[in-house]
Amino acid sequence: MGILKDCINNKKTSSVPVWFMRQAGRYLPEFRDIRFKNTNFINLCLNSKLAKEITLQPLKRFELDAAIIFSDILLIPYALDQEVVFEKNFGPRLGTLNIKNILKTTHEDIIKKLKPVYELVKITSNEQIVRKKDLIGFVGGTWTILLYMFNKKSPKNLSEEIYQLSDQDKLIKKIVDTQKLHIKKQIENGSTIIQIFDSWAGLLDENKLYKYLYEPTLEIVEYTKNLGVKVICFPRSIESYKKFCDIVKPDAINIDYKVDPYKISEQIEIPIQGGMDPNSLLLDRNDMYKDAKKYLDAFKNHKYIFNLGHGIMPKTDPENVKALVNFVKEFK
Ligand code: 1CP
Repeated sequence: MGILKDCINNKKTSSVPVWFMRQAGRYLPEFRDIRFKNTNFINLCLNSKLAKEITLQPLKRFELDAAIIFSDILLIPYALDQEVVFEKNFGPRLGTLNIKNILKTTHEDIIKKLKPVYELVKITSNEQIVRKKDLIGFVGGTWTILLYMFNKKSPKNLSEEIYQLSDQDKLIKKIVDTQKLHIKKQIENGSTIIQIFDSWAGLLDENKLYKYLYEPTLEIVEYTKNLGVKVICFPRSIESYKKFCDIVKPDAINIDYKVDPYKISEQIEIPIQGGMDPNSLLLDRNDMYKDAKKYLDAFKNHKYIFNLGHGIMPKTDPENVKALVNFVKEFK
Protein backbone atom coordinates (compact mmCIF):
# COMPACT_ATOMS: atom_id res chain seq x y z
CA MET A 1 0.00 0.00 0.00
CA GLY A 2 1.58 3.21 -1.09
CA ILE A 3 1.39 6.99 -0.83
CA LEU A 4 -1.00 7.14 -3.75
CA LYS A 5 -3.67 5.49 -1.66
CA ASP A 6 -2.69 7.63 1.35
CA CYS A 7 -3.25 10.72 -0.76
CA ILE A 8 -6.69 9.54 -1.89
CA ASN A 9 -7.46 8.74 1.76
CA ASN A 10 -6.67 12.35 2.63
CA LYS A 11 -3.56 11.43 4.61
CA LYS A 12 -0.40 13.51 4.64
CA THR A 13 2.30 12.14 2.31
CA SER A 14 6.07 12.66 2.36
CA SER A 15 5.97 13.88 -1.26
CA VAL A 16 3.48 14.33 -4.09
CA PRO A 17 2.63 10.84 -5.43
CA VAL A 18 3.52 10.34 -9.07
CA TRP A 19 2.80 7.80 -11.82
CA PHE A 20 2.03 8.12 -15.52
CA MET A 21 -0.61 6.82 -17.87
CA ARG A 22 1.18 4.64 -20.42
CA GLN A 23 4.25 4.51 -18.18
CA ALA A 24 4.86 1.10 -19.72
CA GLY A 25 4.92 1.61 -23.45
CA ARG A 26 6.64 2.42 -26.67
CA TYR A 27 8.86 5.27 -25.39
CA LEU A 28 10.87 2.61 -23.52
CA PRO A 29 13.41 0.71 -25.67
CA GLU A 30 13.05 -2.36 -23.43
CA PHE A 31 9.30 -2.37 -24.19
CA ARG A 32 9.95 -2.03 -27.93
CA ASP A 33 12.32 -5.03 -27.75
CA ILE A 34 9.60 -7.24 -26.29
CA ARG A 35 6.91 -5.81 -28.57
CA PHE A 36 9.03 -6.39 -31.68
CA LYS A 37 9.23 -10.08 -30.88
CA ASN A 38 5.54 -10.31 -29.98
CA THR A 39 3.54 -9.01 -32.91
CA ASN A 40 0.16 -10.11 -31.57
CA PHE A 41 -0.70 -7.42 -29.01
CA ILE A 42 -3.62 -9.29 -27.39
CA ASN A 43 -1.46 -12.38 -26.95
CA LEU A 44 1.22 -10.21 -25.36
CA CYS A 45 -1.35 -8.86 -22.88
CA LEU A 46 -2.34 -12.47 -22.15
CA ASN A 47 1.24 -13.60 -21.54
CA SER A 48 1.30 -13.09 -17.76
CA LYS A 49 5.07 -13.36 -17.36
CA LEU A 50 5.96 -10.96 -20.17
CA ALA A 51 3.15 -8.58 -19.18
CA LYS A 52 4.57 -8.57 -15.65
CA GLU A 53 8.01 -7.77 -16.99
CA ILE A 54 6.57 -4.85 -19.00
CA THR A 55 4.59 -3.62 -15.98
CA LEU A 56 7.80 -3.50 -13.93
CA GLN A 57 9.97 -1.83 -16.60
CA PRO A 58 9.16 1.79 -15.67
CA LEU A 59 9.45 1.03 -11.94
CA LYS A 60 12.98 -0.22 -12.44
CA ARG A 61 13.95 3.05 -14.09
CA PHE A 62 12.02 5.69 -12.15
CA GLU A 63 10.90 6.38 -8.59
CA LEU A 64 7.22 5.95 -9.36
CA ASP A 65 4.64 5.44 -6.62
CA ALA A 66 2.43 3.00 -8.50
CA ALA A 67 2.51 0.22 -11.02
CA ILE A 68 -0.30 -0.06 -13.55
CA ILE A 69 -0.82 -3.49 -15.05
CA PHE A 70 0.15 -3.86 -18.67
CA SER A 71 -3.16 -4.71 -20.29
CA ASP A 72 -5.73 -2.96 -22.46
CA ILE A 73 -9.28 -1.71 -22.20
CA LEU A 74 -10.17 -3.69 -25.35
CA LEU A 75 -9.75 -7.01 -23.54
CA ILE A 76 -13.39 -6.61 -22.53
CA PRO A 77 -14.72 -6.78 -26.12
CA TYR A 78 -12.25 -9.65 -26.62
CA ALA A 79 -13.65 -11.47 -23.56
CA LEU A 80 -17.17 -10.87 -24.88
CA ASP A 81 -16.22 -12.73 -28.03
CA GLN A 82 -15.85 -9.82 -30.43
CA GLU A 83 -12.62 -10.20 -32.38
CA VAL A 84 -9.90 -7.60 -31.56
CA VAL A 85 -6.59 -7.20 -33.40
CA PHE A 86 -4.02 -4.39 -33.26
CA GLU A 87 -2.62 -3.51 -36.65
CA LYS A 88 0.67 -1.74 -37.15
CA ASN A 89 0.23 1.97 -37.97
CA PHE A 90 -3.54 1.64 -37.63
CA GLY A 91 -4.43 0.70 -34.05
CA PRO A 92 -7.23 -1.55 -32.91
CA ARG A 93 -9.55 -3.24 -35.39
CA LEU A 94 -12.60 -5.08 -34.04
CA GLY A 95 -14.71 -7.79 -35.69
CA THR A 96 -18.45 -7.85 -36.38
CA LEU A 97 -20.62 -6.78 -33.46
CA ASN A 98 -22.96 -9.70 -32.81
CA ILE A 99 -24.99 -8.63 -29.79
CA LYS A 100 -26.94 -11.89 -29.55
CA ASN A 101 -23.69 -13.80 -29.28
CA ILE A 102 -22.27 -11.35 -26.75
CA LEU A 103 -25.32 -11.66 -24.51
CA LYS A 104 -24.79 -15.41 -24.38
CA THR A 105 -21.32 -15.23 -22.79
CA THR A 106 -21.27 -16.28 -19.15
CA HIS A 107 -19.07 -15.16 -16.25
CA GLU A 108 -17.23 -18.46 -16.54
CA ASP A 109 -16.49 -17.81 -20.24
CA ILE A 110 -15.17 -14.33 -19.46
CA ILE A 111 -13.03 -15.41 -16.51
CA LYS A 112 -11.58 -18.22 -18.59
CA LYS A 113 -10.52 -15.82 -21.33
CA LEU A 114 -9.11 -13.20 -18.95
CA LYS A 115 -7.47 -15.61 -16.52
CA PRO A 116 -3.94 -14.57 -17.60
CA VAL A 117 -4.75 -10.96 -16.66
CA TYR A 118 -5.68 -12.03 -13.13
CA GLU A 119 -2.56 -14.17 -12.95
CA LEU A 120 -0.59 -11.09 -14.07
CA VAL A 121 -2.09 -9.01 -11.25
CA LYS A 122 -1.28 -11.73 -8.74
CA ILE A 123 2.34 -12.31 -9.71
CA THR A 124 2.97 -8.57 -10.06
CA SER A 125 1.53 -7.79 -6.62
CA ASN A 126 3.95 -10.31 -5.11
CA GLU A 127 7.02 -8.56 -6.52
CA GLN A 128 9.22 -6.83 -3.98
CA ILE A 129 9.40 -3.63 -6.02
CA VAL A 130 5.59 -3.34 -6.03
CA ARG A 131 4.79 -4.35 -2.46
CA LYS A 132 5.27 -0.93 -0.88
CA LYS A 133 3.53 0.81 -3.76
CA ASP A 134 0.06 0.72 -5.25
CA LEU A 135 -0.91 -1.61 -8.03
CA ILE A 136 -3.47 0.00 -10.30
CA GLY A 137 -5.99 -2.20 -12.05
CA PHE A 138 -8.26 -0.65 -14.66
CA VAL A 139 -11.20 -0.88 -17.02
CA GLY A 140 -12.31 1.26 -19.92
CA GLY A 141 -15.40 3.36 -19.33
CA THR A 142 -18.69 1.85 -20.47
CA TRP A 143 -19.13 4.50 -23.15
CA THR A 144 -15.61 4.12 -24.54
CA ILE A 145 -15.94 0.33 -24.69
CA LEU A 146 -19.36 0.59 -26.37
CA LEU A 147 -17.95 3.07 -28.88
CA TYR A 148 -15.05 0.81 -29.89
CA MET A 149 -17.40 -2.18 -30.14
CA PHE A 150 -19.77 -0.23 -32.38
CA ASN A 151 -17.21 1.69 -34.44
CA LYS A 152 -14.72 -1.22 -34.65
CA LYS A 153 -11.74 1.13 -34.76
CA SER A 154 -10.49 4.27 -33.07
CA PRO A 155 -13.47 6.66 -33.17
CA LYS A 156 -11.85 10.13 -33.50
CA ASN A 157 -15.22 11.61 -34.56
CA LEU A 158 -18.62 10.43 -33.44
CA SER A 159 -21.12 8.84 -35.79
CA GLU A 160 -24.58 9.70 -34.41
CA GLU A 161 -25.77 6.26 -35.52
CA ILE A 162 -24.50 4.79 -32.28
CA TYR A 163 -27.44 6.35 -30.44
CA GLN A 164 -29.81 4.31 -32.65
CA LEU A 165 -28.04 0.96 -32.20
CA SER A 166 -30.71 -1.66 -31.56
CA ASP A 167 -30.52 -3.75 -28.40
CA GLN A 168 -28.10 -1.18 -27.01
CA ASP A 169 -29.65 -1.19 -23.54
CA LYS A 170 -29.00 -4.91 -23.25
CA LEU A 171 -25.48 -4.45 -24.55
CA ILE A 172 -24.74 -1.62 -22.12
CA LYS A 173 -25.99 -3.76 -19.25
CA LYS A 174 -23.75 -6.60 -20.38
CA ILE A 175 -20.72 -4.31 -20.62
CA VAL A 176 -21.35 -2.93 -17.12
CA ASP A 177 -21.77 -6.44 -15.74
CA THR A 178 -18.46 -7.48 -17.36
CA GLN A 179 -16.66 -4.38 -16.11
CA LYS A 180 -17.76 -5.18 -12.56
CA LEU A 181 -16.58 -8.77 -12.86
CA HIS A 182 -13.25 -7.61 -14.30
CA ILE A 183 -12.77 -5.11 -11.47
CA LYS A 184 -13.66 -7.69 -8.82
CA LYS A 185 -11.20 -10.23 -10.20
CA GLN A 186 -8.38 -7.65 -10.39
CA ILE A 187 -9.02 -6.65 -6.77
CA GLU A 188 -9.16 -10.27 -5.58
CA ASN A 189 -5.77 -10.80 -7.15
CA GLY A 190 -4.05 -7.76 -5.66
CA SER A 191 -5.02 -4.48 -7.33
CA THR A 192 -5.12 -1.78 -4.65
CA ILE A 193 -6.68 1.01 -6.76
CA ILE A 194 -8.94 1.00 -9.82
CA GLN A 195 -8.90 3.59 -12.59
CA ILE A 196 -11.70 3.96 -15.15
CA PHE A 197 -10.44 5.27 -18.52
CA ASP A 198 -13.33 6.87 -20.41
CA SER A 199 -11.10 8.28 -23.12
CA TRP A 200 -13.87 9.28 -25.53
CA ALA A 201 -16.29 10.81 -23.00
CA GLY A 202 -15.61 14.21 -24.61
CA LEU A 203 -17.38 13.09 -27.80
CA LEU A 204 -20.76 12.75 -26.05
CA ASP A 205 -23.48 15.31 -26.64
CA GLU A 206 -24.63 17.11 -23.49
CA ASN A 207 -28.08 15.45 -23.54
CA LYS A 208 -26.52 11.98 -23.75
CA LEU A 209 -24.31 12.30 -20.67
CA TYR A 210 -26.72 10.72 -18.20
CA LYS A 211 -27.38 7.57 -20.14
CA TYR A 212 -23.90 6.85 -21.51
CA LEU A 213 -21.57 8.39 -18.93
CA TYR A 214 -23.01 9.27 -15.52
CA GLU A 215 -25.36 6.32 -14.98
CA PRO A 216 -23.08 3.41 -15.90
CA THR A 217 -20.03 5.03 -14.28
CA LEU A 218 -21.93 5.73 -11.05
CA GLU A 219 -22.95 2.08 -10.90
CA ILE A 220 -19.36 0.91 -11.35
CA VAL A 221 -17.93 3.46 -8.91
CA GLU A 222 -20.42 2.40 -6.22
CA TYR A 223 -19.66 -1.25 -6.88
CA THR A 224 -15.90 -0.67 -6.54
CA LYS A 225 -16.30 1.41 -3.37
CA ASN A 226 -18.39 -1.41 -1.87
CA LEU A 227 -15.46 -3.75 -2.45
CA GLY A 228 -13.44 -1.38 -0.25
CA VAL A 229 -11.19 -0.09 -3.03
CA LYS A 230 -10.65 3.50 -4.15
CA VAL A 231 -11.56 4.44 -7.68
CA ILE A 232 -10.11 7.16 -9.93
CA CYS A 233 -12.16 8.31 -12.93
CA PHE A 234 -10.86 9.85 -16.13
CA PRO A 235 -13.79 10.98 -18.29
CA ARG A 236 -11.40 12.63 -20.74
CA SER A 237 -12.20 16.03 -22.24
CA ILE A 238 -15.69 16.42 -20.79
CA GLU A 239 -17.03 19.93 -20.42
CA SER A 240 -17.59 19.84 -16.66
CA TYR A 241 -15.50 17.65 -14.39
CA LYS A 242 -17.27 19.35 -11.49
CA LYS A 243 -20.68 18.11 -12.60
CA PHE A 244 -19.25 14.64 -13.21
CA CYS A 245 -17.83 14.55 -9.66
CA ASP A 246 -21.06 15.83 -8.11
CA ILE A 247 -23.06 13.04 -9.77
CA VAL A 248 -20.66 10.10 -9.95
CA LYS A 249 -18.67 10.80 -6.74
CA PRO A 250 -15.41 9.03 -7.58
CA ASP A 251 -12.64 8.96 -4.95
CA ALA A 252 -10.32 10.94 -7.24
CA ILE A 253 -10.56 12.55 -10.67
CA ASN A 254 -8.00 12.77 -13.48
CA ILE A 255 -8.12 15.98 -15.53
CA ASP A 256 -6.95 16.61 -19.11
CA TYR A 257 -4.48 19.28 -20.18
CA LYS A 258 -7.12 21.77 -21.27
CA VAL A 259 -8.35 22.19 -17.68
CA ASP A 260 -7.10 25.24 -15.75
CA PRO A 261 -5.51 23.74 -12.60
CA TYR A 262 -6.15 26.84 -10.46
CA LYS A 263 -9.84 27.01 -11.36
CA ILE A 264 -10.48 23.31 -10.88
CA SER A 265 -8.69 23.27 -7.51
CA GLU A 266 -11.34 25.70 -6.29
CA GLN A 267 -14.28 23.86 -7.84
CA ILE A 268 -13.56 20.28 -6.82
CA GLU A 269 -12.83 19.02 -3.32
CA ILE A 270 -11.79 15.42 -3.97
CA PRO A 271 -8.16 14.53 -4.83
CA ILE A 272 -7.18 15.53 -8.36
CA GLN A 273 -4.78 13.66 -10.61
CA GLY A 274 -2.89 14.58 -13.75
CA GLY A 275 -3.33 17.48 -16.12
CA MET A 276 0.08 18.23 -17.56
CA ASP A 277 0.29 18.10 -21.36
CA PRO A 278 2.28 15.01 -22.49
CA ASN A 279 3.86 17.35 -25.09
CA SER A 280 5.65 19.14 -22.25
CA LEU A 281 7.90 16.10 -21.94
CA LEU A 282 9.17 16.88 -25.43
CA LEU A 283 10.28 20.42 -24.46
CA ASP A 284 13.67 21.36 -23.10
CA ARG A 285 14.11 20.62 -19.41
CA ASN A 286 13.46 24.10 -18.06
CA ASP A 287 10.19 24.48 -19.95
CA MET A 288 9.14 21.01 -18.83
CA TYR A 289 9.90 21.90 -15.18
CA LYS A 290 8.05 25.20 -15.56
CA ASP A 291 4.91 23.40 -16.70
CA ALA A 292 5.20 20.79 -13.94
CA LYS A 293 5.64 23.56 -11.36
CA LYS A 294 2.43 25.19 -12.57
CA TYR A 295 0.49 22.07 -11.52
CA LEU A 296 2.42 21.53 -8.29
CA ASP A 297 1.86 25.16 -7.28
CA ALA A 298 -1.81 25.17 -8.22
CA PHE A 299 -2.46 22.09 -6.09
CA LYS A 300 -0.19 23.01 -3.18
CA ASN A 301 -3.15 23.08 -0.81
CA HIS A 302 -5.14 20.35 -2.52
CA LYS A 303 -4.72 16.58 -2.52
CA TYR A 304 -2.88 15.99 -5.78
CA ILE A 305 -1.42 13.02 -7.65
CA PHE A 306 1.08 14.02 -10.32
CA ASN A 307 0.31 12.52 -13.74
CA LEU A 308 -0.42 13.76 -17.26
CA GLY A 309 -3.53 14.85 -19.15
CA HIS A 310 -3.15 11.80 -21.39
CA GLY A 311 -0.64 8.98 -21.92
CA ILE A 312 3.13 9.42 -22.39
CA MET A 313 3.87 9.76 -26.11
CA PRO A 314 6.05 7.20 -27.91
CA LYS A 315 8.63 9.82 -28.95
CA THR A 316 9.30 10.86 -25.34
CA ASP A 317 12.89 10.57 -24.10
CA PRO A 318 12.94 8.31 -20.99
CA GLU A 319 15.58 10.63 -19.49
CA ASN A 320 12.97 13.41 -19.43
CA VAL A 321 10.57 11.12 -17.60
CA LYS A 322 13.30 10.42 -15.06
CA ALA A 323 14.03 14.13 -14.62
CA LEU A 324 10.33 14.90 -14.22
CA VAL A 325 9.80 12.22 -11.57
CA ASN A 326 12.78 13.53 -9.62
CA PHE A 327 11.51 17.09 -9.92
CA VAL A 328 8.11 16.08 -8.49
CA LYS A 329 9.73 14.05 -5.69
CA GLU A 330 11.89 17.01 -4.66
CA PHE A 331 9.09 19.56 -4.79
CA LYS A 332 8.25 21.02 -1.38
O1 1CP B 1 3.08 -1.25 -29.26
C1 1CP B 1 1.92 -0.85 -29.35
O2 1CP B 1 1.40 -0.48 -30.40
C2 1CP B 1 1.10 -0.88 -28.12
C3 1CP B 1 0.61 0.43 -27.66
C4 1CP B 1 -0.33 0.17 -26.51
C5 1CP B 1 0.00 0.07 -25.14
C6 1CP B 1 1.36 0.24 -24.52
C7 1CP B 1 -1.72 -0.10 -26.61
C8 1CP B 1 -2.48 -0.18 -27.85
N1 1CP B 1 -2.21 -0.35 -25.35
C9 1CP B 1 -1.21 -0.25 -24.43
C10 1CP B 1 -1.33 -0.50 -22.99
C11 1CP B 1 -2.39 0.19 -22.26
N2 1CP B 1 -3.58 0.64 -22.78
C12 1CP B 1 -2.39 0.44 -20.89
C13 1CP B 1 -1.30 -0.11 -19.98
C14 1CP B 1 -0.88 0.52 -18.79
C15 1CP B 1 -0.15 1.85 -18.91
O3 1CP B 1 -0.81 2.89 -18.94
O4 1CP B 1 1.09 1.81 -18.87
C16 1CP B 1 -3.58 1.12 -20.59
C17 1CP B 1 -4.04 1.67 -19.26
C18 1CP B 1 -4.32 1.23 -21.79
C19 1CP B 1 -5.66 1.81 -21.88
C20 1CP B 1 -6.24 2.11 -23.21
N3 1CP B 1 -6.19 1.35 -24.36
C21 1CP B 1 -7.04 3.24 -23.48
C22 1CP B 1 -7.41 4.27 -22.45
C23 1CP B 1 -6.34 5.29 -22.25
C24 1CP B 1 -6.00 6.13 -23.46
O5 1CP B 1 -4.88 5.98 -23.95
O6 1CP B 1 -6.87 6.90 -23.91
C25 1CP B 1 -7.45 3.18 -24.82
C26 1CP B 1 -8.32 4.17 -25.57
C27 1CP B 1 -6.90 1.98 -25.37
C28 1CP B 1 -7.11 1.45 -26.74
C29 1CP B 1 -5.82 1.31 -27.46
N4 1CP B 1 -4.81 0.47 -27.08
C30 1CP B 1 -3.75 0.60 -27.92
C31 1CP B 1 -4.10 1.54 -28.92
C32 1CP B 1 -3.22 1.96 -30.05
C33 1CP B 1 -5.40 1.98 -28.63
C34 1CP B 1 -6.24 2.93 -29.46
C35 1CP B 1 -6.11 4.37 -29.08
C36 1CP B 1 -6.97 5.19 -30.02
O7 1CP B 1 -8.06 4.75 -30.39
O8 1CP B 1 -6.52 6.29 -30.36
